[in-house]
Amino acid sequence: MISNRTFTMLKPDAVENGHIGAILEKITSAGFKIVAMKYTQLSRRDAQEFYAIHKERPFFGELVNFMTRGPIVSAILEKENAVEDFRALIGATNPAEAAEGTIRKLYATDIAENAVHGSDSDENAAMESAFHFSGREIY
Ligand code: IDP
Repeated sequence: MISNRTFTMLKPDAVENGHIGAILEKITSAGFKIVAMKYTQLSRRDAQEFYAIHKERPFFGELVNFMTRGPIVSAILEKENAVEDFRALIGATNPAEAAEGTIRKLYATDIAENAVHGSDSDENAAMESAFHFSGREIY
């Protein structure tokens, strides 16, 4: 089954650098519909839980510090083949390796501060959406 929803965050670097509007424009122009969205700040506990899969990685502490240092925009996006198409739109984790025109190529700083998150599977999209939004916040 092809899922039609994915989860994203515009990370603290994107917010600090004034890129919220430009990134949302890229997302909606690519055909994604916003079905939930909030401006919020992750607690350390939130970030540790959200990125628990990376807790043994050497960059885990740096990642938690980064993701909690300022506000983010989190959203659920709807489009046919959402997970795969959104990963293509944001580009590789490391902006130096991201394709031209992708959000990370345009707006990321480096592999750590890479502007946006995009779920990497339908299962994670559902889990991450439920972590950030209640059913009543999805339209
Ligand atoms: P993804 O966000 O493209 O799915 P993941 O490998 O799941 O990439 O890594 C999650 C996040 O952790 C990245 O988006 C980035 O912010 C951070 N990260 C990944 N690799 C590194 C690294 O080598 N150094 C510092 N931060 C990293």
